[in-house]
Amino acid sequence: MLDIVKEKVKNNQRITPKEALALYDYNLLDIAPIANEIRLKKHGKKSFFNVNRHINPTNICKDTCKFCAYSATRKNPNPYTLTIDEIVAIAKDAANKGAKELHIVSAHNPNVGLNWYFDAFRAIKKELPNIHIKALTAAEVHFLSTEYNLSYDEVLDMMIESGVDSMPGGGAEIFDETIRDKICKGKVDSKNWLLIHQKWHERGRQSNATMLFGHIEKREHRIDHMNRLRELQDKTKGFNTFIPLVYQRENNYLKVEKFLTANEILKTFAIARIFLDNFEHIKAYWATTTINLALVAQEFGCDDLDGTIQKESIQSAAGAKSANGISQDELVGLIKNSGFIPVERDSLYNELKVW
Ligand code: V47
Repeated sequence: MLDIVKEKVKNNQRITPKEALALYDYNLLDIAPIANEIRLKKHGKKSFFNVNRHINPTNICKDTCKFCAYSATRKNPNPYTLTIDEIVAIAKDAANKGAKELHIVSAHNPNVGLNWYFDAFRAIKKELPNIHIKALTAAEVHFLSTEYNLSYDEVLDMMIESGVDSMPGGGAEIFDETIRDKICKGKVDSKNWLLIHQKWHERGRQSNATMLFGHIEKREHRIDHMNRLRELQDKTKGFNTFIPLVYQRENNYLKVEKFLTANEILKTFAIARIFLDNFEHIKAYWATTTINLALVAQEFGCDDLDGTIQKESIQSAAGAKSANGISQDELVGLIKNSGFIPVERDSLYNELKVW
């Protein structure tokens, strides 16, 4: 099977889901060179990052995802909701510190009203017209649609009208319906997650796609997840990057006993790089891999490490060491010292500076 995959990759042919699944049975160091070759062909030794700021304006949530440690309706005892002025102040501070992107993701808060979400974007864009707003996951779009009796189209048009530039990849979790029901029943379902991104892409906009792995899913569910993304990407070409998020285990209600090994994480990155032939970028989001493993992942198909973040609340609530982000100097130094070329990118992967 390995030879078939190698031959297909050499001839720019796509591998099947069955072949992707079979790759898991080989040694990591047998599949890594295949992924690395694709990475080198696409990006050489360049590793992308951006200077960004995560803002999570509220943690009060109607949904009850079992893996979530951030929501105040789960185990987090500190409910909060920022005012529009507070959100704008954070955005201005971030821009002063060099952020070019604001990654704004909230919980599904039924108490603040529809306009709170969109007024925040308008107020930011009024003060900072050039900043890129990456905001509202498909799960939030679905929440606003059902809560306020709006169609997805109406919510997406409101996003554009209020200044949202691109959509983050959150809320995808794992598409397999049986697993999804067990970890986040009630949240946007898989078909609608994909439909919302499709509609966003049809508006000429771009987005990202995530996959939460390392909990109760099996390898075949990861491949199924990637396959559904690959099919949509064939239709729309609107995804910028695929981001496999490593499940963090603390302060939540998902009772997972066996955690991922670095070997399994790197295999998943490598297989994603080989399988997702229509995705330009594979992101090792350092907040969930640790910075050390993200640097290693550069040799296993990943060409993007996400960004400086400045403040991170979702993964750090579940145990990740990402609460205060990472400085640009440190990130650049680490990428360089690991033998790669740091490239600061904007949110749509235009190169801003090559070190
Ligand atoms: O969808 C929640 C995940 C996501 C846990 O688009 C957890 O560039 C691990 O989507 N362990 C939100 N993960 C974050 C996200 C994201 C992050 C960085 C960049 C981009 C992008 C998107 O966080 C949620 C969920 O899958 N999450 N709890 C946990 N315990």
